Amino acid sequence: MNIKRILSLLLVAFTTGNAFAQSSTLCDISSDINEPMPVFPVPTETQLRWHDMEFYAFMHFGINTFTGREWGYGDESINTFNPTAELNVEQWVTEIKNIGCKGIILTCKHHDGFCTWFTNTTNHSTKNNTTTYGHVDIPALLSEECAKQGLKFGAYISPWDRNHAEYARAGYVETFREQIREICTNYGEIFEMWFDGANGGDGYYGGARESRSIDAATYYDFPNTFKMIKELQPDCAIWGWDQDCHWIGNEEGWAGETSWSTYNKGANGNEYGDEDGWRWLPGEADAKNGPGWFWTFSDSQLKSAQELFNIYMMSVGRNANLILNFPPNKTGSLSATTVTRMREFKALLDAAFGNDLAAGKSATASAERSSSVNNMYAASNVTDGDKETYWALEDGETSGTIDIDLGSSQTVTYVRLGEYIRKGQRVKGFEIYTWNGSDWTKQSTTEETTTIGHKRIVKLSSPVATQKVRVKITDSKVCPLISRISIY
Ligand code: FUL
Repeated sequence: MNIKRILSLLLVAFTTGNAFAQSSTLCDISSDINEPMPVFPVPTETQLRWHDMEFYAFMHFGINTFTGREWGYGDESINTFNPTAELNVEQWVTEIKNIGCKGIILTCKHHDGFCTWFTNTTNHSTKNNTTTYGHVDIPALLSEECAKQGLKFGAYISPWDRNHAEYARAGYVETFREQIREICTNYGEIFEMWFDGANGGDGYYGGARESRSIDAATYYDFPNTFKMIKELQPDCAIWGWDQDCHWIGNEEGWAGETSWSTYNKGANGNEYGDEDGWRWLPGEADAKNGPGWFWTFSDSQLKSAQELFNIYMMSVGRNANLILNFPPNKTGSLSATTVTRMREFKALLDAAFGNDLAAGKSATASAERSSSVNNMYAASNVTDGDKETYWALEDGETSGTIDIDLGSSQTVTYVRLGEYIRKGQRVKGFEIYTWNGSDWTKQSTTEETTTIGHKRIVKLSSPVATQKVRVKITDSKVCPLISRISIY
């Protein structure tokens, strides 16, 4: 903030004696004296960037791909990892990017303890693999390809290690932390790290072949590890463990129709969030494209494109991020049928959301918050394509309408909404209306219309031909701030 700006804000605060202005001076760069106050809790900058990631891929690939087991015991020989051809990471990234994913999270180590990078922490890694195509540092290959194609890279490193002799003892905790340090240091920017909740039980453990249990809350010394991650990767979001986002609570890829980014619960998942949650901890929905996380199944078991589309609607469409798994097979590629499904899924997304009928169209509202600067809270902000601008009502006003004129009659099926979440999640209820030439008709939707948050997509029960669409905010914690309305 430059000196002129600080002086002008101080002047505003001084002349008005206004608490809002004083608060603006401290926490915001807007110079409007009527700027809406945040409703707490609010997201961090890391969480805001994470919300914008919206949709990314999971890739489970490792020893299990070759044994057909979902959870390796930890006694697999290093050369069990034996791709029949060179890893086709270019294909992985190309196809994943094509469906609109903004990043990929790779299982660098699963519960079997096999590291798919050239680690110095254990011999149990691809570094010591002597097969034709298995001596590969997969995070290196994948992170480079992601950077080349403009995707973000993330890492899954299982805390539970069924191979390591020292697991459940002090010695392993340092090894595990060192593994994380290697990943955070040698592979460029990491946008998200996943530390799975499956912990302890039977395993190989260096030959002991026994059951070992730990207290996950204390054993890993996560507070110090998370501190290290934030030092090495300041923008990295940490999944779970009450850090930057929470597990949605199921592995079927659905969030609640009512979905708050505010949260009270502990490490266990929750599809709905908590309306009065004391911290910002948004949901991430994980889902598979077939029955297993690893390629332990066959093409005939892959989910249909429509099933993938439904998952997208129930997660991204309900204020959650979606991490959708696409496992490569033993050849080191995504199977031809996997790719076909992905492209069919993309065609469904394009058919539904390829053309925003509201983009740049005129919007008028029942009321607009006053501002000292250029109609800062105008209705037109919802169709300007800028997520940093928003329509707002005055303090104390928790309901109102905003109408979009599409210019000519169009067939409307979906309405997409977004709140300006930098100042908290507010809306508790809304309704959709269409104009029939003389009256507004309330439309029924396929699901309840309560929360909005970062992104909400609702489908009309049946498509309607109309020139104008009205969004009515019926209830909100405090005055609503709407940054986006799209109509498809
Ligand atoms: C689970 C793991 O146990 C699965 O194998 C998989 O990695 C999934 C994403 O998380 O808890």
